[in-house]
Amino acid sequence: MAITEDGQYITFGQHIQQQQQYFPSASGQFSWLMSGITLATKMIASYVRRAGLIDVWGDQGSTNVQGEEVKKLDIIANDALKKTLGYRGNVGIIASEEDDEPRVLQEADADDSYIVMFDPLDGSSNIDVNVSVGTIFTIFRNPPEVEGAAKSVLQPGAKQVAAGYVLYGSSTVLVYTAGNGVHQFTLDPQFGAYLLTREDIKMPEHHGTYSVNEAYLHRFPEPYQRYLHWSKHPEGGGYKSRYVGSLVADFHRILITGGIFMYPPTTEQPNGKLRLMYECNPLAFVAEQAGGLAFGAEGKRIMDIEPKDVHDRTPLTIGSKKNVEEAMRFINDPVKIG
Ligand code: AHM
Ligand code: MG
Repeated sequence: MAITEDGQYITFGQHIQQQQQYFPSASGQFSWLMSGITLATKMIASYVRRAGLIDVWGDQGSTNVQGEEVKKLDIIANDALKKTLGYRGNVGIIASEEDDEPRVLQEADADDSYIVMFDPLDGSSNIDVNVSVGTIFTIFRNPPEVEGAAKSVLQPGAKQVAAGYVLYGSSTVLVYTAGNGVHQFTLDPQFGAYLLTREDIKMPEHHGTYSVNEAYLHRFPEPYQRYLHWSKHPEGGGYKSRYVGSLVADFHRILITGGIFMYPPTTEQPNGKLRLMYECNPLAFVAEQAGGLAFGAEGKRIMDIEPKDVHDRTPLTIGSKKNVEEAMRFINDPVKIG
């Protein structure tokens, strides 16, 4: 319970302060940066909660750099993050799913400059029908020796300083890691604060649930088809399936109850749909810190992939350690296995 019987509670800000001693690569200004993310996500949560009452449903009438329809709330969420982070002097560069290019906010100061990347409103096609959506974020150091925002952001996920997400679900939860476990906070609407509700989360090692858009089955490479056939077969895994279509919601269920999520390559999108930098890397960091695994194409660990562009896509297989190992035995083996 967030608030104990004797009235004690831990806010997100307090937790960051307490944990800062363990952050191997974070400076004293780190909590100031993180407070920008909490403020923006509280603003986004308030818009999401009032969707329908205020004019935020529907399309903006434009497409983003990925060629996807932009929703009004995508823009509101993007602006909220950019504005709040813009006032944090230690944020040197920001990059967003909704913006074509990363932007320099402040010139890098040798010790105390960060890059923040985010998907402001993931799963936004679900907004108009009251299904959960989320914000995903990741933070890297801003290397002063690298010139230009476009190059500075191209770091593998293994270099993330912190990452996490906010899920606007039946309650609003914030999950983050800074390399010292995974912690969850729930937004108390009366206090207006994120309070600690789960500390040092460990993902169950295995669970009989898979999460994938199975309508695309015949567009997936053959090993994925074989794995899914095995998963559901009563003489194979005998698993059940759950798919929300909002990555944050699908991932959060797996973080808490276990299982596996995959977005494989398809014939139309050979690199999959999900974006490496601000969708897959942050969730991979959270998954690994909770004892899970995350892989991309050809059995490569997500966090070891060297990005070539801020909007790179990658196939994703993520979740409980044993589920992912089981799936990778199929995916890495193009020949039928027993
Ligand atoms: P978005 O960032 O444009 O919202 O797209 C990402 C979303 C994920 O939340 C979700 O996992 C996936 O797209 C669903 O895709 P599909 O409809 O192809 O199953
Ligand atoms: Mg997204």
